[in-house]
Amino acid sequence: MRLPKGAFALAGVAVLALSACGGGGSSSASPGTATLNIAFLPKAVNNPYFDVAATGGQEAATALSGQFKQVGPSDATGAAQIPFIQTLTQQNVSAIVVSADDPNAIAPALKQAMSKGIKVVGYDSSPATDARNVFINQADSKGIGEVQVQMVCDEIPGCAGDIAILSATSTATNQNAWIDFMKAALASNSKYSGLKLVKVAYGNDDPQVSTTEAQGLLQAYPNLKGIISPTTVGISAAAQVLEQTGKAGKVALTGLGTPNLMRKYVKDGTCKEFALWNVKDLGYLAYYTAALLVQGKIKGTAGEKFTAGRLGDYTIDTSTTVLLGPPFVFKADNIDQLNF
Ligand code: RAM
Repeated sequence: MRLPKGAFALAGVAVLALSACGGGGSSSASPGTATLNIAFLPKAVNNPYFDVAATGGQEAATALSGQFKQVGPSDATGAAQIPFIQTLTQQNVSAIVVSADDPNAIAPALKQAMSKGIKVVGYDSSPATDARNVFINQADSKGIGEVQVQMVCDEIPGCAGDIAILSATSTATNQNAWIDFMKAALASNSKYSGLKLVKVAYGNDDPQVSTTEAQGLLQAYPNLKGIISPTTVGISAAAQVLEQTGKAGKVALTGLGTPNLMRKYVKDGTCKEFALWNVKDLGYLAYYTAALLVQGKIKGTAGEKFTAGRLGDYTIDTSTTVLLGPPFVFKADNIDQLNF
């Protein structure tokens, strides 16, 4: 059986049955000769998640004989990303691949870059739609939101009680979209009628702030039955807090994490399951798409099809988004097969 795009070539990794468009015919775009000087601008450079994505960007750069660099702030804020966009614009890079800390705050700087002919590709967290050419979405946003509600329901006895969300920044495009889909699932699906969302807290994708916020949730809501943390930084901080406060196994924890940060907590039962996608492939696809834009092989319009090297064929959808593939659920029985 052929693996879905962006899948992990491993046995026992659950591929969620979520919509994954793309595929179909392709206008096979082989690499051209335009200079590929492509820069990645993550939410923050001290977040290991983005280092994994950068390995995929570097791999695509090598495959296409292009240049790759990664720059970015240590604070995950839109204000901190703006000077990096301005500097990359002055340097006249051929493309900026950006994960937006704040879709609107960075839009004017990105539009300025685009007006100079620089291609802008969003990955992970989209800038405002008119401030990028294409967005590479890691997985269907509705599916990412809903799987987290399903997991917390599965982990709370009787699927009933107070739950909280420990998110990243309050302005993050990706987390806010997922949280909206979580709220919709909680409100509309009768199987979740026993769950009550009492608070959305923001740890700002900062380990210390996430720790403080997780502690605050436990203090403010002594009957808390579960925490969903849709950020790799938040979920690992929350796991540590649950262990240190003796609440591991009593307050369910799930969300989005990396196997390496969560391995210990899955093995000791603090977090029985969490989800994520193939982060390296996200970086690969983002670089590859940026390269094809720079080379004029695609324009970034809805309906265009292209081939992204080893990942195969993709289609730009009506919201000028490209979907990487389905997310995966990590549990004790598969976590040792993954190393990132
Ligand atoms: C953090 C960041 C990133 C998000 C992952 C799941 O690393 O907030 O944007 O996609 O978590």
